[in-house]
Amino acid sequence: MVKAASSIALFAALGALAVAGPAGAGPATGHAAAAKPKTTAAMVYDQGFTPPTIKIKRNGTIKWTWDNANADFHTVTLNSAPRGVGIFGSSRRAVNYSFSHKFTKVGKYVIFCTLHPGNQQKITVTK
Ligand SMILES: [Cu+2]
Repeated sequence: MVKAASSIALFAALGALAVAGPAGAGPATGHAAAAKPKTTAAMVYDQGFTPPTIKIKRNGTIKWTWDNANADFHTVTLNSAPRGVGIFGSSRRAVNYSFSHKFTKVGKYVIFCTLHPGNQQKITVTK
């Protein structure tokens, strides 16, 4: 259960990092349903990506930020994607780095670290 508790702490930290308004579960804030593309925050840790799964709308962007306590270099690299999606990925970095990608095609994606292939993140893009 220690692991679950630390995950909750990470999610709380991610919430603090979110820059583009309520992230999905929040109540509506008066702005009508303008379906504005959002940026969703994610983090790169030695232990993997957080959150482990992300669901976004088409044309949404995910911005991964490297945890500056990291000792190791990591990448954000496309592992699998819907047919027709070109490969994308970040540089190998350890600290002071972020990488963003806009998802324009609906479907399921897997992101991984080329240096630690066991570190994966599942992303679902919906209409
Ligand atoms: Cu890595």
